[in-house]
Amino acid sequence: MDFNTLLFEKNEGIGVLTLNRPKQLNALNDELLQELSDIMDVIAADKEVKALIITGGSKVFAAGGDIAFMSTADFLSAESFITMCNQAFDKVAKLEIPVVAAIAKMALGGGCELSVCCDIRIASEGTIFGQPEINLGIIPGAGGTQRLQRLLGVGWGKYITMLGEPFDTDTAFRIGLVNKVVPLDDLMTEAMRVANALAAKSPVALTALKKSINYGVNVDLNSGLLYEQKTFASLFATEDQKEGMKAFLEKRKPVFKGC
Ligand code: CO8
Repeated sequence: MDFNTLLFEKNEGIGVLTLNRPKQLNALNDELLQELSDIMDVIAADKEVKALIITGGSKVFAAGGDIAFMSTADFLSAESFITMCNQAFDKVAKLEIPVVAAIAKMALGGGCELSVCCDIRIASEGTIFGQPEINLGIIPGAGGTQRLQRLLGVGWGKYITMLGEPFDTDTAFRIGLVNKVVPLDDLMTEAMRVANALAAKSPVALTALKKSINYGVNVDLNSGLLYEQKTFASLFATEDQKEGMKAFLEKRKPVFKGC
């Protein structure tokens, strides 16, 4: 499958997806969003890929939705654009394998929202984050009033989206938007280290863990706890649970098969 706005490669079980519109600072237009949606289907069906890294390369993660494209939109085309965006972003958020965002230099607007769809965010030093939509007379439309608020809480979520000011990696780390900050030269090495560590876990348990957390943040506590209990018990029907516990008792590393 050929893409104009994305690059995809696989390396020993780790997929690396790179946003590739460098002249527009990886601004997200309809073509990129359609390709993102398509590649997510391919990755979801590829059992060789155990973890995914999403990056924009070393110069920018993404400067947000394509303002040139959106500037001429009317109600119907804006609705179609944002629906397409959310279909693609939802596929990232719901991918069964773990997804790591490797963020360099800038993650603004839809770029920041895309990173929030990922499970883990690693940023290079000096990266600028922000949800500047309010300065364009719009609001975030790809999770900035929803996923971002669930991740950070509405205190910081409102501060970031209502002021629309850019903020640095120190703030991003302090408020829990990013998990780790590393020098730019180490960004992909660290993202690869984390992806490999995740890929070595039991895939069946990791998927169950991700689904339980994603379900729990959207429902009341009792429903979330019940889901967790059922999921916990269901893992005792897997070979990986037996192998994990047997390996512990035999004082060796487990060999997980994902079943
Ligand atoms: N859309 C389209 N083109 C862009 C965007 C963008 N968001 N950001 C940068 N570009 C283009 C510039 O127009 C410029 O093009 P050209 O060379 O043809 O003039 C090129 O990229 C380089 O940009 P700059 O010259 O401005 O580079 P600087 O380093 O001086 O500045 C900034 C970088 C600070 C990132 C600046 O470009 C900027 O402020 N960009 C806009 C950031 C922004 O407001 N983002 C939010 C957009 S709205 C949004 O994301 C919500 C969308 C809805 C949901 C998501 C859908 C996917």
